[in-house]
Amino acid sequence: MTKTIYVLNGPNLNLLGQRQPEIYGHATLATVEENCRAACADGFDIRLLQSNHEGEIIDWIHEARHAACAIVINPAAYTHTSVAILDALNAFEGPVFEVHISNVHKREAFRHHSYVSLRADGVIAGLGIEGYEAAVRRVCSLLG
Ligand code: CA2
Repeated sequence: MTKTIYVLNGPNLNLLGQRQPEIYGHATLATVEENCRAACADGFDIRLLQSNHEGEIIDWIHEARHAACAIVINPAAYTHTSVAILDALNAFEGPVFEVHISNVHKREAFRHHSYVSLRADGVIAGLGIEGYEAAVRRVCSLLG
């Protein structure tokens, strides 16, 4: 079995560390990647990807069906809008963890609903970028 964990990131997360540090912190996605790799148990690895395009994220979820043992996903704004990403995740058989850097429940009402949560095996919000590492650790303990 492949032991690659896909860590997928949605729109605008390429700006992590460059704007709105009061909400999203100072770390960049490169740091998220480094920390997730360090959080992997022996034999596991991560593939971190980011896109501003819904279809590209869906293509990566399809690819994950054969190339990944689990998906950690921060769908960003698509969390709250995308039935298409939910449908793609429903076609993936392994564990799925949804991560939000900020505590979406403390923010605007439109951020309180997540389509992806209908599929996610766990949801982490408000731990900053440490939420990604927590999700990777959970995957390794579930599948290790
Ligand atoms: O808290 C999260 O991780 C979110 O998924 C981030 C999304 C937001 O739409 C969700 O409601 C919650 C926004 C990502 C935007 O990322 C930026 C990062 C730095 C600067 C500007 C945007």
